[in-house]
Amino acid sequence: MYLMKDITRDGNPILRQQSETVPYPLSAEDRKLGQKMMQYLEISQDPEQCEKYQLRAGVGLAAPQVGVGKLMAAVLTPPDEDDPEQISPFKAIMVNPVIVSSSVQQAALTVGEGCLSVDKEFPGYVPRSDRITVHYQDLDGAEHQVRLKHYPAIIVQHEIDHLHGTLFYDHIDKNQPSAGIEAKFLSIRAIKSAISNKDVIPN
Ligand code: SB7
Ligand code: NI
Repeated sequence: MYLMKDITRDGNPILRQQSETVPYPLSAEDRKLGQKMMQYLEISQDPEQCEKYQLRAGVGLAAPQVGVGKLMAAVLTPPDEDDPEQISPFKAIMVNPVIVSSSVQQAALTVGEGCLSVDKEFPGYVPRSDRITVHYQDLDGAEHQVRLKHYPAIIVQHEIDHLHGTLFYDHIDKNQPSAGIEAKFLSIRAIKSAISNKDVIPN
């Protein structure tokens, strides 16, 4: 299993590189990579295990964050009891994901974003598309195309950014990083706060 010591940190050049397409049939090694990334998310979202292994809770993890420059990411969103349309969490190991369409309408988390690879806090809005359609392959090579909105759409954009060498703070407006949001900013340290971060404000 992955521990915090296995997570690459900002400054490691792999986080700024373009990841490589994953060929099929998947190698045993690539399959294991996908499974281990999802396992990190599951363990990190269990408060007891998160504490036991001293993890930072995560809703997504991209391969470059575990030192592998391949187009693969895992996403596990917590269920949203307040949003009847999104009662079931979005859970996927995405291989070779591509955003095939994205809404002009933007959204940002009121609390800003955090990243397992970035120890420093960067307060500020991270503007993203409110809705996206993403195409990807699963571990068995089956093709999927899903439409996501709000929080899951934001997470998937954050993960796909990682695969192309972009970090969330690259999107923060340096002149007005956190206009009006200072009071609401919370760091993502535990899944509790990660869950509360679903507060999305379309503009
Ligand atoms: C806030 C947090 C994440 C995505 C979008 C908004 C994920 C944080 C964990 N990761 O560093 C995954 O790359
Ligand atoms: Ni990240």
